[in-house]
Amino acid sequence: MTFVHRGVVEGFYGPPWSHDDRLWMVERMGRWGMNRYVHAPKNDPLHRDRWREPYPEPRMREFAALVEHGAKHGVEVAFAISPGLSIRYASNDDAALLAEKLRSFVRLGARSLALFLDDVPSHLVHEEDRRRFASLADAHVALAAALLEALGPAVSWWLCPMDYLGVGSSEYLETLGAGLPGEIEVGWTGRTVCSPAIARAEAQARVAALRRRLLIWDNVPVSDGPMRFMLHLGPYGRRDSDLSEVASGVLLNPMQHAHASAIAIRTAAEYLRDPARYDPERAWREALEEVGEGAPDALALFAAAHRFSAIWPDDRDRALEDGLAALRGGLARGDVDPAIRSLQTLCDERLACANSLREGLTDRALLAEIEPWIASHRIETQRIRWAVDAVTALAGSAGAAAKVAALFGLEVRLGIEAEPRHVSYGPRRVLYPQLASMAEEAMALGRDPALVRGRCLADEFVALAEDLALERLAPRPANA
Ligand code: LOG
Repeated sequence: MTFVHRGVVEGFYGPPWSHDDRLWMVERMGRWGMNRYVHAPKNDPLHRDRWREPYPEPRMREFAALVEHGAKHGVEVAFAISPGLSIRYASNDDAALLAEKLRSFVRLGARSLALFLDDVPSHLVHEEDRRRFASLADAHVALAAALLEALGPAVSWWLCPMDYLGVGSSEYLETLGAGLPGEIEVGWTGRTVCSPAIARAEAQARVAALRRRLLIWDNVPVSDGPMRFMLHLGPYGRRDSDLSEVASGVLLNPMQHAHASAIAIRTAAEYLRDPARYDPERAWREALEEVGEGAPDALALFAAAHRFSAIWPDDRDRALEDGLAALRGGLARGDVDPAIRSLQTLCDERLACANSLREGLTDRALLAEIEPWIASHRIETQRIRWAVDAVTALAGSAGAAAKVAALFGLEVRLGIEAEPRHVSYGPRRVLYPQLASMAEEAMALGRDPALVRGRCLADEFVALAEDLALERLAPRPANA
């Protein structure tokens, strides 16, 4: 089986993509063999908070242009609406407003629509809704049926349910499965919000309850809310190669940084084309070549420090990790010179990244997006370099006074600049939204690590230098 739907759902919280971002991405998606873009920016007020209000004329013209652009590049542009925060399911007026708003997109040429009911209360809140429907699921089924009828047969549908994650089934899902017409696709994000891996077996219970293949809403490389200081530049990966047995497709939820998201999206396109032969590292290098035009080597070095994510939680810059291990080994053996020399080179190459990217990158929009991380990458690299310099003095044959000077010098230098908020070489702290259920009464963090603390590789270099100083400058028996 193959993936029918391959693409992107712009469904993150925070500043939505610009019209230019969308045109740019849709064109690339077409080039990479993807075929669907879904417009669903959570913080576009007219998508969610004020869903009842129509889009103004200039926005509608942009949408029309996007649909047309998509058609030219083989990408179906779909429109989603998220009425779940305030809709009254029993209200005919609300249903009519919703249908009318969606109809305005069909008039523009859209043939694909989506009803998003994620991140809404997990029970019926309005009195009249409780009188009319037995459950939230019944209300969702009725709303979907009403929309299907109102918009007619020319339109295809995707519904994101309230219960969109986890490996089990639920009464809510059973009701949806029994009540929703078979042609409506239903979304799932995997076992948690940002699923580290997605296995075919994890979908089984859901597929059985929903009685259809799932359309995966993959929260990769999204970095919204508490993740917003992360930059997810690693490859797509850790998805079973036979996922299409249980999934009709995969749509990736990107970062607010459209151009930087292209790295993960391009690698995902490779996976979706041929999952069995997908090689994340090869796809990653190819993506960097294309996305990093003008400075691909600098972008590769920079991206290596920004691979940490729910999928790659151990990945902070492999060459530097190896360098740290070699330095530890060298200290244990009493020969640090080769490790120091190689770390100095690694640091210098990384310190040169900022200039190479700023001068070389053809894609200036990408440069603007990653600028805060170019700054943090430089600061953290500088910290590593200072730590390596301190180790050089501390491990060598210099006298005690020089070693004291090395420690004091290190601490003075570290104080020059505050630790950056933007994360390079792994996070000091970050919360990934790893919930195990969306039902209010069952809400809890799942087994996947959510709160990550103390994982910045630069801090490990500094700690190594400091510990070495404390050891080499330990109080002597005479003046202890
Ligand atoms: C939201 C999504 C958000 C993402 C990551 C879905 C279906 N909905 O937990 O809009 O970007 O998490 O924060 C979400 O994933 N809910």
